[in-house]
Amino acid sequence: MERFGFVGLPNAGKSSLYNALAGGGALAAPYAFATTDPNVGVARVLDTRLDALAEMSGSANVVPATVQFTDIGGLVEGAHKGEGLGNMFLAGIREVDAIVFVLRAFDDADVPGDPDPLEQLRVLEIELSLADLESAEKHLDKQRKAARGDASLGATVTALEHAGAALAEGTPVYRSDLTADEREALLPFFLLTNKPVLALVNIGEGQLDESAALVAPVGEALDGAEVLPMCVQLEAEAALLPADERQEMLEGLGLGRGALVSFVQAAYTLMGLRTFFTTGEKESRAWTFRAGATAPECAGVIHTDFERGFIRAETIHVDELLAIGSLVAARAEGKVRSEGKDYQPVDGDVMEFRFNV
Ligand SMILES: Nc1nc2c(ncn2[C@@H]2O[C@H](COP(=O)(O)OP(=O)(O)O)[C@@H](O)[C@H]2O)c(=O)[nH]1
Ligand SMILES: [Mg+2]
Repeated sequence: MERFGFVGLPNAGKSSLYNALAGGGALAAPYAFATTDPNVGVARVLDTRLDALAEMSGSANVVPATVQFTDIGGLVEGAHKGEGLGNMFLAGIREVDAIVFVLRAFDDADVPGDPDPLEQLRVLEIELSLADLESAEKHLDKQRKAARGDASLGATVTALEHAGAALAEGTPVYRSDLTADEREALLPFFLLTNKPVLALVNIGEGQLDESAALVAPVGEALDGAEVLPMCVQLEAEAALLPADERQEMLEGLGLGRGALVSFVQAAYTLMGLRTFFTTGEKESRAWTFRAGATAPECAGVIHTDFERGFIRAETIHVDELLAIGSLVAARAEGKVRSEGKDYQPVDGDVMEFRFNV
């Protein structure tokens, strides 16, 4: 299962965010697997489309998609040299599929630390880039030697050189000018900054009105990466309430369904994850696939037999299906397409697989 990890300076609100997700009745998923790491949680990806499908089909069971999240712990200046828990911390980042920077904007005299999101981002990026620079140089050395006997490694060497030049200037790979091909060539080296990033600006209760202004410069510094404002403390308090009271509190604050829900959705999408649905009386379910997967690969998410014996996928987009109101009516109108093995499903496809094993 894909995992995103919280990275930030001490007292930015990472553990509070973890607790808000892990303790939230709406978002925390029951453990469907055994994990030995107490810092790994599972969050449901709430999706109103799934609820609507379940209602349409009168489903007895509703199963949302899930993702893992982890609190990697505090990074301090010098982590790349092993300061603090530096090495453990960097190892923690290597294991995640996407990085969520938790940047503090809230001011609280009782909580040490600087509420300057841009300065925190600067420190974090330097530490990660320096750690990457060291591994890029190490790998470059080896790859250059290997390339003498194997011309096919030329592109890898070029990518490492290019990454090294960016990192030496303090530019993380995720906002460098490396091409998509170069970034792919670097995947075997597990660089920290060759992962997708998202930032969360932890704002104080009194800053709800200024959230757009607090977020904008961070988005710019991250070269267009998604940045979300969240009052982690309020969300954590709301997460502990029963569903109806939670909704009342969040709506009373003008926070709608709350920022946690959109945050989990953003992290899910950032990791390249997409959803297809199955729906019926027994169950409506959201399944996760990687953007670009084919219909048989999606079928394989449900069962390997479905992939092996794939014949076709009866497909209709959830928006169209919900507008029509039932699968029976959609079929009668000829709106359910029969897709073959080359079809690449899009987010929101409702599918029924025909297979033969
Ligand atoms: N005033 C205020 N305090 C917060 C907020 N978020 C977290 N804190 C407090 O800041 C301290 C550090 O938070 P924590 O989640 O442990 O930070 P971490 O070091 O990044 O894990 C705790 O005392 C939290 O209660 C917030 O939005 N507003
Ligand atoms: Mg903590």
